[in-house]
Amino acid sequence: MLDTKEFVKRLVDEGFTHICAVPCSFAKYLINETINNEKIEYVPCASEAVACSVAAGLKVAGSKPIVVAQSSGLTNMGSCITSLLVPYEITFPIIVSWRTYKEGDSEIQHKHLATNLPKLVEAYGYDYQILDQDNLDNAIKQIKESDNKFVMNILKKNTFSEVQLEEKYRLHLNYPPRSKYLLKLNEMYKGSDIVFIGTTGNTAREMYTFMKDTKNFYMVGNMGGALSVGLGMAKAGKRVMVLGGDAEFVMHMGGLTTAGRYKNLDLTYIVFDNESNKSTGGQATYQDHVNYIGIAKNCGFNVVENTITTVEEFEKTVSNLKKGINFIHVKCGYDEVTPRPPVEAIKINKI
Ligand SMILES: Cc1ncc(C[n+]2csc(CCOP(=O)(O)OP(=O)(O)O)c2C)c(N)n1
Repeated sequence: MLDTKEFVKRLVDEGFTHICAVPCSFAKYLINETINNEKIEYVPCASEAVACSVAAGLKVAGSKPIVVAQSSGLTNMGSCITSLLVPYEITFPIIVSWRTYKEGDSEIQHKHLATNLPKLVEAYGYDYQILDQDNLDNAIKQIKESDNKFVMNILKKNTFSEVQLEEKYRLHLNYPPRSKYLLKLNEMYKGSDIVFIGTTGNTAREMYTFMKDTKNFYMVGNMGGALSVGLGMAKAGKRVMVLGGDAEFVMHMGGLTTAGRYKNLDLTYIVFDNESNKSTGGQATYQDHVNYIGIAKNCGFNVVENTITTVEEFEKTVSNLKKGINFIHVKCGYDEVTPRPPVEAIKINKI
């Protein structure tokens, strides 16, 4: 295992300036230390496509960025890699986790790339190397080499030693846990024909525990696509509620502009904002500057003008919804970690 504090210190010594990232649980401690260490800047990005483009800009302008992402996010980087980095010969280290998959595991979002990641890397025009898990000098050497070559650093589980966030960077959320809101929806819509789409992240997972009696579609993968999947279902005649997180909201935010065009549907988008990526280790999203309601409103949604912070307000607001495309912004806190839905519950391709 690599000493994470030492690894980041050595990156700083080598002149690296920024870590542009979308979190993965494999990189949790690396990200924690990047946040703790004030000599390197953590740039939290809405998507891996954004991370890659920001890093390209940094590199072209003379900084030394590193991109950190999950294997699932490598697909989001495709356009930036194939039509910018490779033709312009822009290189910087990319650290990408390699999520594995065992038959029967409910993380089916990782199944395809668990075996096909090398082919994807190769198709992008890169070689790859497994980031050394034991030898710090070698790991740093690999990162330095990948600053000037098209070679990706593949991150395996348990590469980085544990580092906790310093107190000043920790979140303190004084809102009801999401379970309270989900239990309320379960009570209100028990047996109804409304399809509830749960997004990648902990929402889907918690729906499995707290919304036992509603019709649920757990979209455990395709992060950022839940609203658009919901739009498709609504256009096909379903009544739909999309339940998502704040990190999910920004990943493919363009979906709001597409959905906002269609007024005559029964589609409600509820963002449960816990100010963090709960499912990848609780990293803050740093999105205080984002006006979720303003964005939805300006994309054409009927919005509930105030942010909801209590279950009573939530119940009243949801009960008063009218047919159309609606948007609700809800602040929530953390629940204990709940089990993942099993594959049989997730893998539904007809509803
Ligand atoms: C394309 C892609 N990038 C990254 C991830 C890793 N990932 C899974 S869930 C998640 C964060 C979800 O945060 P949020 O939407 O706020 O929901 P929460 O878990 O906090 O409820 C991330 C980054 C992923 N699954 N797919």
